[in-house]
Amino acid sequence: MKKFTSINDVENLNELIALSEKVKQAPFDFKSIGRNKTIGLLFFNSSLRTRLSTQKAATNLGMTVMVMNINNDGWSLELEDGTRMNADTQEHIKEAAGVISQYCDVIGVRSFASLKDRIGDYEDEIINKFIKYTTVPVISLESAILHPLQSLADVITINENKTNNKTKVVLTWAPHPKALPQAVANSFVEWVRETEMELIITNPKGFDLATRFTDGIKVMHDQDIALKEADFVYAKNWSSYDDYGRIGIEFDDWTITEEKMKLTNNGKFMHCLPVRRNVVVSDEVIDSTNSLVLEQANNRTYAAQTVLLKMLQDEK
Ligand code: SN0
Repeated sequence: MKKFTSINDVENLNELIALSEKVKQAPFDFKSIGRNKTIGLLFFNSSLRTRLSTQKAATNLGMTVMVMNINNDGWSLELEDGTRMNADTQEHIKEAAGVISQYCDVIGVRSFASLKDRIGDYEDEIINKFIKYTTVPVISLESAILHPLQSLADVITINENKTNNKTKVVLTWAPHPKALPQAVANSFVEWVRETEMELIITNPKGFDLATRFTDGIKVMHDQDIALKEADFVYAKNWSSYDDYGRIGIEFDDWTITEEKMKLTNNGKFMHCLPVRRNVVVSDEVIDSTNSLVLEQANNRTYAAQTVLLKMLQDEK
């Protein structure tokens, strides 16, 4: 695996899941593979799970980890080619990426969407420029449009918790006071559609995800109907793709409550975290025994470790 930015970088999802099971059973069995290898984790945005779980995953493989909040601590990066850099940007991404690839054997990058410029965001410029200008494998730690490490952890979690072969998964939009990226939702769709499971998306009108992710998938604008008989309810807010960046806080009846969960097939509740309690989901639901949020977060370590292991193995 030369890069890990989307499901398209995965040759065989079932094999990757099988490898993650091995990793989870015996996380310290691969300690020699990362010896004398360094991973650099570059954060343009906040992080809790991604930062700590990827650091832990790399350590489990014997790697050395360097972490940098590149926005606050680094020079301000120029992304455009051919610009005269006599204003605010101090270092071109070309040199930054070239330099970091000499220090690191793998680079992880987190760069959220601006939610102001849809075309720019959907070109996923920062991660793609890192890929262009580095000489080492790049892992997405959530790009402007995708969050593949989260999705791998989610698919692992669903696999561990499903009780029948006709599993119904519902991705539901939920309210939020701030404009959030579509990345987690886009990515979840990309991964779950590769499995045998039935996937339904539900969101208010005006909040459909980009058709390049949802083509061929059922999108329903009535949440109650969509939730019927769901085995897994994956809640996530995203701002509007059509009216790019618009917040839908007025749809406050989309909060996942006990009443909504009663419509499901004793459904499990999922969320990538961080979550706004009693806005996205009620306390009762997230604190119930059907909530998988901590299991998902735990699986972030094994998802990252599986991807890193695959990269290190392929390098050999
Ligand atoms: C990010 C997102 O993409 O939605 C990261 C999720 C893994 N979430 C947030 O930025 C939440 C921030 C907030 O204000 O609640």
